[in-house]
Amino acid sequence: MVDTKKMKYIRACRGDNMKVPPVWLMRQAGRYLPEYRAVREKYEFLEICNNPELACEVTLQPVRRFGFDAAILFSDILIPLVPMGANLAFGNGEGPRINPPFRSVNELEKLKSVNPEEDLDFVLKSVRMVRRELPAEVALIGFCGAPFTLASYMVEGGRPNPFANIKALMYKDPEAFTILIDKLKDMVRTYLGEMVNSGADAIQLFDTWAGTLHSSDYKTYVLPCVKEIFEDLKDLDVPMTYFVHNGSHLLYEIKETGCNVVSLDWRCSISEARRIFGTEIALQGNLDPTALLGDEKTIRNKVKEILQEASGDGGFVFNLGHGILPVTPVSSVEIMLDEIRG
Ligand code: 1CP
Repeated sequence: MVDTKKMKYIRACRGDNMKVPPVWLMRQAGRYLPEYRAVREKYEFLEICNNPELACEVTLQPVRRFGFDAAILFSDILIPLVPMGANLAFGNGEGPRINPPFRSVNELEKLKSVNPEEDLDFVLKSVRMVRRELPAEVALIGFCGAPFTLASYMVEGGRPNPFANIKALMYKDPEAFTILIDKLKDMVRTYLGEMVNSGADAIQLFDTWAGTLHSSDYKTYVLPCVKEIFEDLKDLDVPMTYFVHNGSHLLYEIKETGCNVVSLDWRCSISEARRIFGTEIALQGNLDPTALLGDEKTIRNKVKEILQEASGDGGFVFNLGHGILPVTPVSSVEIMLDEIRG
């Protein structure tokens, strides 16, 4: 039986401020690891996501190598869009593609509701396998994309740039926008709930693109549905983390979502965040991923600064302020960990 009270990561999410904080990295299973690249030489990205044995293996790789305090399930935020009806592909190096994109009420009404136990059984199987294999003191994080971020990919048909289509839909066609957000909200809460039922010890909601919104738009178009998701999942009693990339201007709104942990973008000041969130909400973050491309002295200094700023009251989990870059030297991660753990 897993006892979450013994997990440093869970204790920090619940409010403990430890001298040596727990640490994991967003995108910790990925191309900066030679053992991941070896698997990728044989299998496509989606093949790994769809195969529990492979997904389990790459989830465990960074935990084995670095002894991270948490594992995050290897999958992608776009995977649950497939059973909803999206035609998803990952071209080599060009990021995700959804073709055709979804832009009209007619197309959006056809989106199917998802039953994770049937449609995403391979993900839940991966969760169960990883939980079985992980050391008892290492937490397993299940995750999902938040509705606005997923909607951005669906409406843009891929990496949202410059957000013209999703924002046009939001401003011009509230009926279509609401259909899409509501369907995604239903998927997100059932999917995250099933991940927890299958063995995830905590969850993280990725709202990567909500940071492109003005705070008043965030309040109108995003906050209500994120709040509803966390409200619905509260009774599962697992830590719920919320990440908004480039979201320093949204901290007051993020405080209202009902999350237990805020994953801070690397531009955000930890002391400013602590002042706003108090000690009721734990903080996670927020080393600039490009700091790991620097020399040893720079890495150590930047890690020290974060540790100092985060010390005191209130839970703290060390992480990056966005995903680790594929060009990151493994030795930089080792230096970072040595500075944290001493
Ligand atoms: O090997 C490869 O070529 C695939 C690269 C890759 C990986 C390793 C993609 C494609 N997704 C992932 C895994 C992934 N994605 C995880 C797994 C666990 C881990 O963290 O180790 C997670 C949590 C994600 C989440 C994700 N995917 C987000 C949210 C977080 C963030 O980075 O902002 C987003 C926006 C995506 C979309 C996505 N998937 C993959 C890429 C290259 C992208 C980004 C494309 C873009 O810039 O829009």
